[in-house]
Amino acid sequence: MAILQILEFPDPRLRKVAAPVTVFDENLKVLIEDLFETMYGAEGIGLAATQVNVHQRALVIDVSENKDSPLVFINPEYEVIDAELAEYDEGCLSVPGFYETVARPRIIRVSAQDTQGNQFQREAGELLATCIQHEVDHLVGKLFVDYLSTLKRQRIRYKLQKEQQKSA
Ligand code: QAP
Ligand code: CO
Repeated sequence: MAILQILEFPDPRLRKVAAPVTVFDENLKVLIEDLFETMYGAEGIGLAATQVNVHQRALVIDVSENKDSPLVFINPEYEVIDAELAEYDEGCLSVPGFYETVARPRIIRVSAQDTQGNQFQREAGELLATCIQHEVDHLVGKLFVDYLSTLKRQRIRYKLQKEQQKSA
């Protein structure tokens, strides 16, 4: 297992569109293990492959209190079941230190595959619904800061770029 490097906004690689996973092999299992290790190591609740510069439709989530409910979604697609919006304070491991309120549909139904390639569906509400939508956005190059005003997004970009220059 390995902790992978997480790309940070405004890295242009976060804007790439991920390709569907077609091969369900050992490499995929290792990627998923590494995503979990990276996510748990950074105290995250969700991580998409795009964030570690792997441009395949795979993501992991664990929104449980005790960090004992790992969820894997390969080739996820969702439909909105209840379009009423729910607001959450969202953060992102690729936007460290910043949290902002985002409104998203409150209930969705996700179709995805597991690491073996088995198709499954599940309905999600509350934080899980928000987290799935946030992570699926990553797979099409979208970030939660895109839902904020231009001014807020530019401020976040400026501050993060300053941080990144310090550590480069
Ligand atoms: C997405 O984000 C999410 O800034 C997952 O310093 C978050 O795991 C969806 C994190 C909230 C819905 C609600 C962020 C850790 C983790 C930071 C995360 C930080 C340390 C973010
Ligand atoms: Co994120």
